[in-house]
Amino acid sequence: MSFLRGLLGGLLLAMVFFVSDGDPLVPALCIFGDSVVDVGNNNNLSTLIKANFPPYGRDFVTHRPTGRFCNGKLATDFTAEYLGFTSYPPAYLSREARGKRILTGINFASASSGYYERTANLYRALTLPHQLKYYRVWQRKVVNLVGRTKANNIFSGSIHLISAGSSDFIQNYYINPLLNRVYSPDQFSDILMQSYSTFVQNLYGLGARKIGVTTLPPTGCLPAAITLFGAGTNHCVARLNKDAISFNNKLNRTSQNLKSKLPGIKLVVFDIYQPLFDLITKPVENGFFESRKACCGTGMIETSFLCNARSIGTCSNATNYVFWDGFHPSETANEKLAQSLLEQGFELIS
Ligand SMILES: *[C@@H]1O[C@H](CO)[C@@H](O)[C@H](O)[C@H]1NC(C)=O
Ligand SMILES: *[C@@H]1O[C@H](CO)[C@@H](O)[C@H](O)[C@H]1NC(C)=O
Ligand SMILES: CC(=O)N[C@H]1CO[C@H](CO)[C@@H](O)[C@@H]1O
Repeated sequence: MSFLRGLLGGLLLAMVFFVSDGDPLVPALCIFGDSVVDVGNNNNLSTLIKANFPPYGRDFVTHRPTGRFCNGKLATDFTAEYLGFTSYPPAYLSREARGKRILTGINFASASSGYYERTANLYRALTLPHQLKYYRVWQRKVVNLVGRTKANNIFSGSIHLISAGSSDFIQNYYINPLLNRVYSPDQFSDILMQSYSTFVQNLYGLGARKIGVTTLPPTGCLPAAITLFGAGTNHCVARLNKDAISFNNKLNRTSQNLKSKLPGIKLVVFDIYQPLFDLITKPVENGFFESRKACCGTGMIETSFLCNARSIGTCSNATNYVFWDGFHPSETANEKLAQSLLEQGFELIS
């Protein structure tokens, strides 16, 4: 099985490199969700949750901060490259999201957003319904540029990626007694599933037919989660990982239901739990030497404004670190995750 997966991945990579000089495999790539995929929308919001200052972006193509919560590229940046795009979908709220550039897709994601609207509201991020509202505006602009028929082909042929849920748990549920005293993790997951299901049905209603959703990562292994919830140990927090696995199973079941309900939809659940868990628990085999501590600052907790040019202890080279900051993988880890996404996403490009 893993041999077959490897073979399929190899074939896909070969195919992708074959096409990457010509037209992309799909007309456009649209991205929704949280900080795992935000490329700068939060720069333009009155939120504290930003990453548009050094050392963020120091290993990016431009060696400058962009608003990405990473030292370099996100997994979705690699995905865009693998699909044959020569540029990354720009942040909806950025200056780059203008003119013909918008035809190959837009990124609507906003750090600290989630399936639960109040998570986004808490941090003044864009809720998913708000992201969808901007998506509708994007669709109107595309229609104006290329006409209705061509635009509809773009909408149905494009890949729509959703990455959310981590902030709902880490930045809200686990620290918010108004939630964790009222709902069990399971009940909270059920609420998130309703929102996910509504979001996918709305996208489908707007003509999207190729949709990918990422699972939760092993939230209990994020450096900041170990520090905050690990009771002084240096091990992944089993309780959080158990909640993530349970959420992921629900996500899988909900997606099966949506597929049976929505004719012609291609909906892929991308597992990022296992690939990231492998990097964390078997770092050396995967070319890393540090998976507990992140590169930025002490590596125990810093993210967003706490990870800045004056943070003490930031590593000089993040290449061999699984995590860049307390919550987010490094560029090297993102590249490995993107390869795994590619292997799982065959259905969306066929
Ligand atoms: C979803 O469920 C299917 C079969 O029920 C399984 O093969 C697949 O690995 C699951 N995916 C995830 C991401 O858990
Ligand atoms: C970081 O380390 C990697 C390998 O360990 C090396 O290939 C790379 O050149 C280094 N980068 C910098 C900026 O020193
Ligand atoms: C907070 C912020 O930077 N807001 C800006 C977002 O972008 C619009 C125009 O694209 C500006 O008018 C805002 O000032």
